Amino acid sequence: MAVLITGASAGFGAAMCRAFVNAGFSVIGAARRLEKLEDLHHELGASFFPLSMDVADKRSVDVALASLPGDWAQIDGLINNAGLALGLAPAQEAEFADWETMIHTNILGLTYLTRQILPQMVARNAGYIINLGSTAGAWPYKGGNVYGATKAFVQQFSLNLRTDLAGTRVRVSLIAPGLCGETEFSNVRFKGNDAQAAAVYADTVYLTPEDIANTALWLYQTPPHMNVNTIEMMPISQTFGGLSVTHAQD
Ligand code: 8X3
Repeated sequence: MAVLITGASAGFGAAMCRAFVNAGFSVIGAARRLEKLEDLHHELGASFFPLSMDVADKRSVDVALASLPGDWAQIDGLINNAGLALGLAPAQEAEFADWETMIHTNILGLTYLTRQILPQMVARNAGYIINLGSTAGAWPYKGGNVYGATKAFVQQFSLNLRTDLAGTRVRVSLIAPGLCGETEFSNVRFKGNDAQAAAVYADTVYLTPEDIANTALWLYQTPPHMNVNTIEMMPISQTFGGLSVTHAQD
């Protein structure tokens, strides 16, 4: 009996591994960077199982899941957290390879895990899938193009899963966070340009990975008859831009 968390090597994923283990759950932390998972294993002990996996590679997902030993193979909770944003250029200038990477990880990766693990949950008539979306999936912003669209997929896929799971006790929730600091998110988006990444969070208030982890843990511990469909969360510094009209245009 375990909760499998993808993207476990850093950020939201590592924070969720800590929160769930500290709350008494057994956690499988999946990520590409095994050395980071080994550090978490050292920190969290026997309730943590490090699983090397590239979610964007279906074969890697299948091989990793098939390798789970004994009780670790029963996955009661799946937290699809792995995902990334690459670039903030307008669509007409964006690197197409960045779009492909985001689609592979944020969309295909999430579906590989879900399709593999869902049948065992349905067979036991118990289980919980928590998907990490983003405010970018619902609210457009400049340069958000494919990143936001991948998160819109995560949002609608989560809702559609619920309709397919009607009549079962398998639960599905979407957490859609806005601005969140203290992760690698912006360093990845800006490809290692730390100054550009830091500027996103300068002089503002942001959510932290612990905020997301505590939200996921709260969801997981809600009564089994209750399904929270969507949680959208922002720091108090963030709100909506509203519609805009461009003047002085031909
Ligand atoms: C992360 C939120 O606003 O940086 O998904 O895209 S945002």
